[in-house]
Amino acid sequence: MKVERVELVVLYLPYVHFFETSLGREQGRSFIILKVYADGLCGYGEVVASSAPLYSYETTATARTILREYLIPLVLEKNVLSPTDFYREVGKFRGHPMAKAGLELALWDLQAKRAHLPLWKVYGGTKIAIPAGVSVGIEDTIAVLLERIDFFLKDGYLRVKIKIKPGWDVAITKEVRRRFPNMLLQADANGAYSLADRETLKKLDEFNLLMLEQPFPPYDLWDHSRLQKEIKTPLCLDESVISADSARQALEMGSCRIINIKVGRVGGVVEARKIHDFCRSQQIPVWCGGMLESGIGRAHNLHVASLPNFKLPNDLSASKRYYREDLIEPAIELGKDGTIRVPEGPGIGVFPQEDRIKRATLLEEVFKAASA
Ligand code: OSB
Ligand code: MG
Repeated sequence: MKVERVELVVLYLPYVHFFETSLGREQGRSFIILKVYADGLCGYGEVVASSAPLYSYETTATARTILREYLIPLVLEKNVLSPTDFYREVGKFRGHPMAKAGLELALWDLQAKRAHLPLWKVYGGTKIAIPAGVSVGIEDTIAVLLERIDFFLKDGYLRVKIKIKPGWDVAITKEVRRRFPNMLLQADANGAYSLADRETLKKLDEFNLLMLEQPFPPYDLWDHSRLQKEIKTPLCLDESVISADSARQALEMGSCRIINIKVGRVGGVVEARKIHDFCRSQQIPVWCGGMLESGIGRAHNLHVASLPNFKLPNDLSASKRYYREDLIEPAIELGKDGTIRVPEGPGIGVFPQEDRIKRATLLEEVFKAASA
């Protein structure tokens, strides 16, 4: 297989409803779509970095630079088209996992399309109905939050995640639990607390949470292990787990009992599967996190979440929960049983709509091999 060209598109899509976390409120999302063309096929990947370095240090601008200067040349000039070869080659570059993951995903899609197989089969997935949860942001009032949760539960979501931050935590969680005594509920702080807040966080033990996600900043494995010793609620790490080694270290230290896997955060599917397999060997359940991806990134996530140790409901919701007009056909929909079907066609199994990509495009670059 010989690569013909790589296209990098920076897009902006407005959300149906703003999304607020402890990091701030956003009305929409900038991100990158990568297209790798070879053998008359096109592989699609999504880079989940957004415009500001809030969730992590990467941004659309840093990812674009790393892609242009280092990663795309590997594919074009060295013709590195196998995703596992790509993973090995980019290992020498430090950091920038989202940039790496976006291109690796495009190569996975291309490889699966060449083999006429859906990605989940290439990965060794075992289920085609993925339990869907919904992540509900911080609202102006508790009344609005409760109304939104009610709406999503009526839609059929199996689990709700609320976002917390200092000042929007114990009282909010208490109200949500009182109104919905039986639903699966978890809370995500995106690193907004420190060990000095332990007394506040311990109060969350009363509300029968499925887990508390990332109370402390990303680098803080040790303090997570201290908190986990003091609370009953299982801690789940998101931002802190950046590789299979960091997952092992977190589990050895007792920093968490559950791990959230995001392909972008860990630098691709090869690394994500290492984390998955290691957690499976330790009987630690994982679930698939989300970065409010377009349908392209979300279809990729569905295939990954098909692996056997994805044991808890995922942050994988229907297209209409995020965007008025998603980039793909068919749209991702929630089934009556609260699951989402993994697409069946080759590769990602959904069809990116070029006209919609064009409408959302801020900037586009085409890269070709010097010889082409
Ligand atoms: O912490 O899981 C997170 C979105 C952006 C940044 C961080 C997070 C999130 C979400 C969105 O919770 C979940 C989704 O994509 O449905
Ligand atoms: Mg999170």
